[in-house]
Amino acid sequence: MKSDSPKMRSMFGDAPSGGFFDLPMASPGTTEDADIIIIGAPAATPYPSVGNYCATAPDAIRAAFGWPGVLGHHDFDIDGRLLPDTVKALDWGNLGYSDSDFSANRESITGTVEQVLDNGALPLVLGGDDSVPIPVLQAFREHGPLTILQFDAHIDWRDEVGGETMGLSSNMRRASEMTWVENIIQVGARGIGSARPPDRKDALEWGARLFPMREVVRDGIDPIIAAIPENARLYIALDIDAMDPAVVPAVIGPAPGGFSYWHLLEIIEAAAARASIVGFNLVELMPSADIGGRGALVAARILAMIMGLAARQRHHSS
Ligand SMILES: [Mn+2]
Repeated sequence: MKSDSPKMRSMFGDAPSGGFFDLPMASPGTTEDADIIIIGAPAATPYPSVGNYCATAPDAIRAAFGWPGVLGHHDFDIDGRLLPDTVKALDWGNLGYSDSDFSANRESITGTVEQVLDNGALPLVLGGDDSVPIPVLQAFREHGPLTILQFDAHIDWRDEVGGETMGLSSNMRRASEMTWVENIIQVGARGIGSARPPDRKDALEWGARLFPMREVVRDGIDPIIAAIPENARLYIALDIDAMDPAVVPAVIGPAPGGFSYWHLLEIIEAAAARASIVGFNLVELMPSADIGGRGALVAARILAMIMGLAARQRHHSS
């Protein structure tokens, strides 16, 4: 019986693996000499006022695109197969999480990402809200130094919100306190967010390079790329609200005037030509606010491109 709203995957036959882009799935800790490992982290330190509103995001992103055998097809955005034959990627599925023991959530995320890094692989982490990057960045303690390239409508430099210091509005301030974080480059801030004037001042005094969206539109991407030290170890932190709400409606705080898919990719591709991608997180996709899965599809496409660009770096350097 045909469905009233058929899926693309139905056209290609077999059931997909369940992993992102039909990647093989494996239990956390099973590295199988993989070069790239995807981890779903549904929650770290949610604010009690809103809860784990992004917990279903990793599965929504996997479900957005997973035709059987798709990795053998030509990808027109990267002009080739997404993964070269020499590069192996796995999907570790989702970590469990607690709605009350947030330090346990953070320990689980840090420990899992450490396993990936200790095996010389690249972690691609799907949140969860924007508190997830804090324990991910903690895992780089012995794997620095890092340059962080953050895309976000907000700068996330609050010391605390409602007494919580590990929440989504504090991730870049917590990162600035990690001795292995050398540079923070923040792209896409716009409108009004959680930051008060002293929070912005603290970011600038620390040395964070802020490229508000107005400047990106006015001056183009060259100043951003020039701020990335050549051959840096680059951690890309993507809050999906960096994207325009017309492109990704599925966020808790839509901010007009954000990135298109191609505009974001232009920056990421130029950054990858200059520095090595050593880590990535994609956070803040809220499937309950999505429209026809559009936001999840854009998120999946961005993750695919990060995977393809990183795979080419690993392919050439190893
Ligand atoms: Mn954020």
